[in-house]
Amino acid sequence: MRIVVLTGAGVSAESGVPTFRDADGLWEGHRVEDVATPEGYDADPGLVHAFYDARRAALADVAPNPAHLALGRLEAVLGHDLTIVTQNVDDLHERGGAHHVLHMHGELLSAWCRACGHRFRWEGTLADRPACPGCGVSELRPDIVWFGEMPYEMDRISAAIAEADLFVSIGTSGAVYPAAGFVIEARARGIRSLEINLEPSEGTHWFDEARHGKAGDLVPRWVDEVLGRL
Ligand code: BV8
Repeated sequence: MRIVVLTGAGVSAESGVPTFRDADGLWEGHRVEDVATPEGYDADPGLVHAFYDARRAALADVAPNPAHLALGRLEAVLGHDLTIVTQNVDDLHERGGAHHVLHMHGELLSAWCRACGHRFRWEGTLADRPACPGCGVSELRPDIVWFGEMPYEMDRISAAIAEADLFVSIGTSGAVYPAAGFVIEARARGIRSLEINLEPSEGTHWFDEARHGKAGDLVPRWVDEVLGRL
């Protein structure tokens, strides 16, 4: 049984990580689409660093919720037959026990040097323009895929979907592409699809089945169902 799970901000909501919708897509009066862009960064690096420094620091105050833990349990049984693709930039899947997670939109705990191109695990701030541990130049940016930038791991994601028996989308509004299009790729290949979300997403009509409610309640139940059928 090969499963691809796509997660979005809704899977971390019960951990206290604000979703983009909850914040109405705003941060301190700025639209996320304006802050989370290369242009926004070049225009005002201090503002964008403050946005990400605050979210990176907030990771210390949150913990994985039952949805993350259930997916960790599922991976422990399925191993590489489970591929978790996340749009989230937090580390809650990993802290929930999942080991091979594809962060298609990058990670808060990673910094990317625009001078030498290397990436480094980063837990502190970037607004103070620290020197790159590799080349010494102070050109570190958040290792986040911004609007207009190519998401990471697209080849591995497409390969995983192509081989899947089931595609499950958890806690995403289906507002952002290419992630929102993965269910269409699955359908085109005749792969069964399930949406688990607080409310119908923008792409809910593409799914064979939809379960609406909190991820912290529905995901453990779904994982128990899958494990019970193995
Ligand atoms: C690209 C990192 C191409 C930043 C993010 C017009 C039409 C179609 C597409 C486009 C267009 N114009 C531009 C585009 C492309 C654009 C796009 O899709 N824009 C949208 C706004 C229309 N996409 C891109 O730019 C992507 N790149 O296309 O590159 C390319 C090609 C060649 C060469 C170069 C480039 C890059 C997109 C990535 C942007 N970065 N994240 C950061 O995190 O700070 S996106 C960011 O917003 C998130 O990562 C996430 O993907 C998105 C928000 O989505 P969700 O995760 O779904 O969160 P949301 O709040 O929206 O929804 C939460 C859901 O959870 C809700 O449904 C809610 O009901 C539910 N929920 C809440 N609580 C719970 C719950 N569910 C269960 N339980 C709960 N407790």
